[in-house]
Amino acid sequence: MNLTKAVEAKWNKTVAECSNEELYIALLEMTKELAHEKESNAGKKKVYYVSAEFLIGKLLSNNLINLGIYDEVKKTLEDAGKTLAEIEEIELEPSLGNGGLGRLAACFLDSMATLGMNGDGVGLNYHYGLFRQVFDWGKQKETPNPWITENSWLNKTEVCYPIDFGGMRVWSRMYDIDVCGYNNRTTKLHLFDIESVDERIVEDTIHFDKEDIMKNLTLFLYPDDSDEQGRLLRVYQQYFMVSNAAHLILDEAVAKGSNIYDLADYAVIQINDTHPSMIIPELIRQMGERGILMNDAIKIVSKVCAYTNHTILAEALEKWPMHFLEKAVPQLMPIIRELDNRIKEKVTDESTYIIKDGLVHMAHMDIHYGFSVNGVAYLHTEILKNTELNNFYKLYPKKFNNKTNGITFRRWFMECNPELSAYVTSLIGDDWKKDASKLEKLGKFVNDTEVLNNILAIKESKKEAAVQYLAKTQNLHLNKDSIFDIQVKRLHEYKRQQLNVLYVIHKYFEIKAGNIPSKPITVIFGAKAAPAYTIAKDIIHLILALQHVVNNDPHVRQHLNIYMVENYNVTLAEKLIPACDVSEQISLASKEASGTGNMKFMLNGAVTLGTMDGANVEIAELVGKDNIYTFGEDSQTVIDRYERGDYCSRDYYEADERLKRAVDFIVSDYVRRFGDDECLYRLYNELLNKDWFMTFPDFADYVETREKVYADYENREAWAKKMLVNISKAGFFSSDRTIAQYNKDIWKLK
Ligand code: 26V
Repeated sequence: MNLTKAVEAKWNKTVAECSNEELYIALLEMTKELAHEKESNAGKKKVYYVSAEFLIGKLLSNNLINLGIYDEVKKTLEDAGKTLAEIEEIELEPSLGNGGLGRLAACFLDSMATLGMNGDGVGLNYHYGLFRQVFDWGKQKETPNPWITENSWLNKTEVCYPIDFGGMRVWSRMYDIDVCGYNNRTTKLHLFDIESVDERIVEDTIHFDKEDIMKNLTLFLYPDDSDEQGRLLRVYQQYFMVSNAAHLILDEAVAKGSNIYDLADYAVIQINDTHPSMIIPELIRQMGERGILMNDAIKIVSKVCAYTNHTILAEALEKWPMHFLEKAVPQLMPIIRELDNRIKEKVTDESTYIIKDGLVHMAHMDIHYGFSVNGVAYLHTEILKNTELNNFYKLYPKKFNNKTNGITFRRWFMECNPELSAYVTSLIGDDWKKDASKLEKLGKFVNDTEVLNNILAIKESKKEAAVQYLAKTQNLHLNKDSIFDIQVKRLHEYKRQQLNVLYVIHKYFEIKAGNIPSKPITVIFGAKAAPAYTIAKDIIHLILALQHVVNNDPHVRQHLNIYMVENYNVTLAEKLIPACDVSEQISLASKEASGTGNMKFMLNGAVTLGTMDGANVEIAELVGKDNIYTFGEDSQTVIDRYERGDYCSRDYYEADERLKRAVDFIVSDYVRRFGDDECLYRLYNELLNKDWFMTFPDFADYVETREKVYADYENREAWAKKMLVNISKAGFFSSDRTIAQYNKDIWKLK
């Protein structure tokens, strides 16, 4: 089948005669059919990647690439005077994820299918996803992000299950999205929904009746949990997800011949962070319904479940009050108590108990009853073993393993940067597409002036494209002849957007004092803040206020600009990352489990300015010290300081004139003219009296290192070498490598 024929059959017109909308629908249907033809049931054992988030992004281009018809479709469209880019604009981006954890899940599905593995995703079909971020008078407002239309990638299935909550039964239905592997099989993302969901209970905010579970269950990802009803709703969602997953897993295994005692030969479940942890007691419960005794069920589950930890922030390790579970899922409580009692009988270390002080510690259940526990970057896993989860490591040293994260090069290179990926292919052939380590072959061009110039030229063209896109979609007008210095990721204090902001203020003063940078600098932020995370929202507010101050200052604006893009999502990431010169990865050392944006930037020829945290450590080792800029205190120093509990941010503030000047500026008349006093003073006080993520101790080193980055940027050839080395060493971060390691060490699919 080709597009011309598909269009003719669907609309009885030529491609040229169709509207973009009609072409989108024809392409969607054609792609679904081609994907369907590549569905396969091969493989006795299947991995189920259960996750509350799958940040899949738009799928049209991705699927065309993976089905091998991207170039052909693009040409057909262009011959008819159409562009794929415009057609793509019609597709709505689902926001079924929040950040790295959800995007990782999406990359993993792509890699599983690409490697031909029998592996599906299981999650929820949130109708409004996370939320759409809009800026309203310098503040983040949350609005629903509807994405399910008649023409979406969802395929309705006949799979439905009864799901029981305390005092209420609901019916689920499974919807599938095809996951096309690159020149390989199609697997599935199964998204469960509730038949009785009602979108009408939400108006133009994200507020709704949190207690009307029948109607609200699958409306939002991470509904506001600042009150008890919101937190309870999350428990209902999590149970709904895992109960459906357990039904599906047992049904599929039995259909393939499992007697359930041998479930581990048919299924392995990767528990993505703690949101799906209730799958452990739920599987035990469902096995009981199928006649299996508790003792046996516990043994079976313990051979099937593996847990990935994605964060060491204590507040993100979920602990549910027992009375929540008693209310929402009373049928699980006897099982959770039994699981806990068994631990209490054999383990003396109380810190590892599942139930403590009336709270159920979800991660503890995963670690005791899963057969594998993995961190997501070398440093992260070491910190888990030696610090955060040390008590568990002492109990089960063999369960712990590292799987450094990765990204799919199909989306994050071939799709978002066809110019650079085609150029790379022209230099070294295309075997890197199946084995990303082959990118190392680029190394031989490190002194080739023509190649270096071409890489620089492609970067310029991607900057220009991003400038046009932002002008068109956000009415932001960036200077394409400036250094693009970008920090895009969730807004969180540990990621330290506030440190970046303090630098911008510092630079603003320097320019005012006549220290003009040789090349203009454009600092770009993109980030959503959790709706109830006040300080994160204050940081957004400060950035938006500074956008006014800096970009309107007649002495500064031609040298320094700061922008915050609205509603940062996968689509925007695909535009910004290829355009980036300097990649800001400046989390407080020990706090960022891995980061995956860092890998995407590197692959697209940005140079990292970062702390020795998460996967930055591995990037630094791969590219060598000449090709990355690191600064700040190391993780051990930070861990020790937390341990001592003697950090006093005010001491640093008093001791450093430049830092004091930058911090004071937050509440200066200049900024307050564009900002809200309450937000600005709250942030100022937070930094001065707490600064829990220790921005001040790293400030001086950060300023000095960033100045060095900008100075080095001036030598274009030397900079292009850094770009080339970064691209050539990025192969390690292909999610194909990560998934191959998961399979070899954990899943063991044939
Ligand atoms: C975060 C939030 C924030 C919004 C409210 C609800 C909620 C629930 C859980 C979490 C935990 C997020 C964990 C996470 O996204 N971790 C990230 O995982 C990435 C993939 O492994 C990793 O690269 C990042 O470093 C890590 O922060």
